[in-house]
Amino acid sequence: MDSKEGIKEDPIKSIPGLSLADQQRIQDFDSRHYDYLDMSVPTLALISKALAHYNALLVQEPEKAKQPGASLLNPQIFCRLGHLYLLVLEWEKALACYQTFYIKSSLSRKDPYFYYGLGLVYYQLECYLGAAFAFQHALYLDPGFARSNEILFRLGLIFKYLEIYDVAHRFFRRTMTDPSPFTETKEMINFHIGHIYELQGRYETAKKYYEQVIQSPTCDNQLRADVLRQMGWMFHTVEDFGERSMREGQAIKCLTKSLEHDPNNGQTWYFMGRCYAAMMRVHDAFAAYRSSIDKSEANADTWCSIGTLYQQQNQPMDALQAYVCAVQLDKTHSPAWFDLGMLYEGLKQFPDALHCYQNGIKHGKTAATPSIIQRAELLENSIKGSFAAFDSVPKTLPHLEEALALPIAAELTAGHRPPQTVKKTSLLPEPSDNIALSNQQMQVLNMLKQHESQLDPAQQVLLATLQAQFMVQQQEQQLQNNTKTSASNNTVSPATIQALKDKPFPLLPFASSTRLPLSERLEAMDELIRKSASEVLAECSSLEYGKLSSDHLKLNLLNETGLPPTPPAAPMPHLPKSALHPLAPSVFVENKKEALSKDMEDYLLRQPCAILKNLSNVLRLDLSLFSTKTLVETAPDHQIEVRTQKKQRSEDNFDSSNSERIWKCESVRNWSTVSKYGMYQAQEFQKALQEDSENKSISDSDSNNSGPSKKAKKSSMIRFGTNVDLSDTNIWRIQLAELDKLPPLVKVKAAKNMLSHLDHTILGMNSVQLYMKIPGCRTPGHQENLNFCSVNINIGPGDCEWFCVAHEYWGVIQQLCEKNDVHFLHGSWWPNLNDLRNANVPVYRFVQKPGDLVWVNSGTVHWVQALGWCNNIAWNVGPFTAEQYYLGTERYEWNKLQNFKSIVPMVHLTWAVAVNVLFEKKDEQMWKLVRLTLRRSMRYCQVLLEHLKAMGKTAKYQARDKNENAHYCKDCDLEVFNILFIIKEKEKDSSEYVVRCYDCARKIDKDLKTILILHQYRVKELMEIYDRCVLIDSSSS
Ligand SMILES: O=C(O)CCC(=O)C(=O)O
Ligand SMILES: [Fe+2]
Repeated sequence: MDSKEGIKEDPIKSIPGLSLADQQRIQDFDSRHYDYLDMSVPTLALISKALAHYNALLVQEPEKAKQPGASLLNPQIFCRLGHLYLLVLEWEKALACYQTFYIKSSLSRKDPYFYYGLGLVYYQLECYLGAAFAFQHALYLDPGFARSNEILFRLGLIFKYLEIYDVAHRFFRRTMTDPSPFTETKEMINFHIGHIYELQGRYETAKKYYEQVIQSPTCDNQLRADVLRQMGWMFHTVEDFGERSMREGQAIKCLTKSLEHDPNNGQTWYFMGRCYAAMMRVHDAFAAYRSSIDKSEANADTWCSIGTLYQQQNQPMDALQAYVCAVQLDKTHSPAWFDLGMLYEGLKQFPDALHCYQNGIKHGKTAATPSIIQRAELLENSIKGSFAAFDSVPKTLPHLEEALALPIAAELTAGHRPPQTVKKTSLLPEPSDNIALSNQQMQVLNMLKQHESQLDPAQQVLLATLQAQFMVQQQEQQLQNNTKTSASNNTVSPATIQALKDKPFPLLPFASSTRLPLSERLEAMDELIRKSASEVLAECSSLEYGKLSSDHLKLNLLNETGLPPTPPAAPMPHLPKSALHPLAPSVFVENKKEALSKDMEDYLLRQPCAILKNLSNVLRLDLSLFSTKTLVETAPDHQIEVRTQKKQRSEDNFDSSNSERIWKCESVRNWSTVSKYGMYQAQEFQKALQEDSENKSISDSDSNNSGPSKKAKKSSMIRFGTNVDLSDTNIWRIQLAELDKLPPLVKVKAAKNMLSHLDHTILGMNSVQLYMKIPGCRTPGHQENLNFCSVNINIGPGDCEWFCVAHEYWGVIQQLCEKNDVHFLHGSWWPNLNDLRNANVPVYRFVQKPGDLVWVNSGTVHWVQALGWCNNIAWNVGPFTAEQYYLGTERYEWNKLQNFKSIVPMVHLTWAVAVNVLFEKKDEQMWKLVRLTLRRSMRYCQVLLEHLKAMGKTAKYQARDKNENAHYCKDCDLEVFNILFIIKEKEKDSSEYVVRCYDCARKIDKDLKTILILHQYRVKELMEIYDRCVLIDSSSS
C-alpha cells in the first residue's frame, strides 16, 4: 500500500509541489515528533504546505459528495491534521481535528499516536484529567510506546497537581527505568520526587532528594536555582530543621545561591524578603520585596508581606496600600483581607475592619481561623448596636471603598500558572494565510450553515471543523488586538480553557446504552467457547514467534479487540424528576428460615442495594462482640487508620473556607490504636451529652432564645476510625465464628462466594474490616474493588445514613467527578445531590439502624455518613453470577487503563474457580465467561512461552506453593499470572526477588539477559484444567 503508486493515488499522501523525499518526510510526522523535531524554517514551510493542502482538500469535500461515485477523503486526514497542528503548537486546531478523527473513525480507538497527540493538547489546554485519560489510552494500547517516558513524566506531574501523591510518585519512579527517549533529566525527576515529599510534609526526605539534585555535576543552573529556592523556603518554614536563627541563616544562604544562578526570579526574592523580615532586617526585606516586584508578575503574597512590614514599621497608610494591592490582585487572598482588617481595627475603623474580615471569610482561599470568625461576629454585633457612634470616630485611613478605588499599577495584572514550565506559542509565521480561512472556505462555511439541517455526517464534520477554525481565527485577531494592551503571549484564550473544563472530554462519547445484552453477546461467541484446548492453541500455529508485535503479547479479559472498556452513557430515556428518589428496597426478616431462603437470595441479587432489618435478631447474632468495649478489651493496641474530616451535614460538602460546594473531599490520614480511638469516641459522646443537657436548660429557661446556638461554634474537625483489620483468627476467633451464622450469599466464607476460592487473604475483601465512628464521619463515594458486592452491618448504638446509585449510572458519576476536577478512582469525592438530580441520576437514600444489614450489589456506587456514634463491620462477597463475573473483568481492564491496582487477581481467581467448581446448566453464562478468560489466559501463556523460546530464552518451571500470593508487577501494578520475570534487587542490607510483567521487564532489559524467567504452571496443566471445565448436565445424573 505504501508503494510509490500508493502515494500518487492518495490525495492525503500526495502533496503538490513537494519532492518525493519531502512527501515521505511529511507522512512520517506524527505526535511522536512533538519536542523531537528540529523546527527549522524548511520544516515549518513543509508543514505549512501540507496544512494548506489538507485544508484545501477539505473544502472540496462537500462538492465531491454531490457527485455519484466520487471517492471521499479518508477520515485519517483529520488525524494527520491534528498531528501537524500539534507540531506547530496550534493547540485548539489540533484539538478540533483530533476530535473529528475520533468521531469519524473507529481507527482512532487503536491508535496510540492519536491518543498521545490528544493528551499533549489537553495537557497544554490545562485539561489535566482529559490529558491523563488520553495518555493512559496510549500506554494501554502499547505499553512499549515510543514516547512512554514522556507520558509517564506528564502523568507524574498531573497526579502531583491532583494531590494524589502515591500515584504521582510511581509514575516518576517509572521514568527512571523506562528506556524510551526523554527530554527531561534524572535530576528533574528527583526534584519532583523531592517536591512530592515536601508537599506531603516529609521534609527530611525531601531535603535528601534536593541535595542529591544540587550535588549532581550534570544538574543545569535553572534547576539548581529552583531546588535551592525550595530548600531555602523549607529552612525558613520547617521548625524540625533546628533552631530559628540558624535556619534563617541557612535559608538566606540557599536563596542567595539560588539567585546567583537565576537572579531574575521574583519568587526567590520574595522568599528572601520573608526571611529578612523574620530576622527583623527591615531594610533588606524591603529591598528584596522591591526586587521581587521588579522581577516577576505581580503577586498578592509579596504585596501582603510588604503590608505586614509597613505595619510593623508603623506606616499604616503604606501598609494599607500594599494590602489593597494584594486583594486587588487576588480577591481570594484571605491573609491580606485579615491583615487589612486588623490594620483598620487597630485604628478603630470598625466598619471597615468588619468589611475586610467578612470579605476574607467569604472569598478567601484559606479557611478563617476561629478567632477571626469570632472577631467578625463580635464587631458585627457591636456595630449593629451603635453604628452612629462608630461612624463619628475620626478616621486616619481612607475607607475601604475609597482604598479599593485606588488604581493599581498596570504591570501588576497577571494570571495564574499551570503546574508546568513555560507555555509555548504557535511556531507558524503569523498571521498565516493557510490557517486563516480562505474566501473559498468562507463561502463553503456559509453555505453549510444555511443548509445545516440537511447535512450528511461528513458535511457536518466539515462544518464543525470550519467553524472551529473560524472561531480560532477570530480569537487570534482579538488576541492580536489585545496584545497591544496586555502582556499575554498565550495563544490559548482563558475562555477556551474554561469551556474545556466545563465540558470534560468534549471528545469522548461514552458507550451507548444500547449495547447488546450479555446473553446475546455470549451467544455469538458460542463456537469459540466450546473449542477444546488443543483447538484453541492450534489457532496460534501460524504466528511468527520471535517477531511478534505487542498486540499478540497482551492479555485482555474483556474482548478480542484489545481495546479498553468505556464507561456507560446515561441510561435512556431519562427518569422523570419524581422518580429520582426511589425508596430503598427494605425487608423485615420474619424468621431464620426466611433469612436462609433461596427467595431472599434471589431478591437481593435483583436489587442495586437493600436493607435487611431484624436479620441479626432472627439469627441471634451477638453484635456486642463488635462493640467498642469488647474491641478495646480484645485488642487495645490493634492498629486503626484515622481520617481527619470536616464535620458537615450529609447533603453538604463545602470547601475549606465554607464558601463553595465541591465534590473533592480529601482527608488527612494518620494511624492510631483501637483503644485510643475508643477513648475519643467515648469522650465525644460524653461531650455531646453534656452540651445537650446545657442546651436544654438554656432553652427551658428562655424558650424564645434565638441567639447563636452553642453548636455552631463547635470545632468542625472530626476523626473517623477506619479499615481496622479483623482477619486474624487468633485474635478475632469468637467474632468471626459469630458471623458464620449469616446466610451463604452474605457470608465471608462460602462455597458460593467467588472470593472464598482465593487461598490468600485480601484485606477487607475476603476478610472483615471494622469502622469506628462519631456523628459526621464519612466514607466517600466509591464502587467496591473490582465491582464486588459489599455487606455491612451496623453494630450501633447510633445510625448511619447511606446513599446508593445503581451501577448503570457509574459513567455519569465518573463524568461528574471529572467535571469537578476530582479523579473517580484515585481521588476522594462526596457527590452533590443537586448535581445528581440535574443529571437525572436516581439516588437511594436510607438510614441503617443498629442491627441492620446493608447489601450493596455489584458495581453500585455508594457513600456513607454516620448520624450517631457507631461501629460498622463490612466485607465483600462475589456471588456466583455472570453479572458479577462480567463486571469484575470489566473493572479489571478499566483499572489497567487507569493504573489502579486490581487487588482481586482475576486471572488467578478464574483458574482457581475452574479447578474448584462444577458448573451446572443454571450457571451456563457464568461458565461461558470463565471459559473465555481461561481461553485467553491459556493462549497468552502459550504464545509468550513460545515467543520467549524463539528469543532464545527458556522459562524455568517452578510450581506455585500452596497459599502463595498472586503476583503483581512492581512497576505497573498489573497482575502477573504464571510467567514471572524476576530481578534480584538490592535493598539496603539484603536483596530481594522482585516480579515484573513482560513489558516492564523488557523496559529494564530489552533482551531479558539479566532476568530470571519462571513459570508456575505448564501449558499442559492449563489445557487439562480448561478441558475439564465443562457444563455438568444435572438432568442426566
Ligand atoms: O461503614 C462504612 O462507612 C463503610 C461503608 C462501605 O463502603 C461498605 O460497607 O461497603
Ligand atoms: Fe463500600
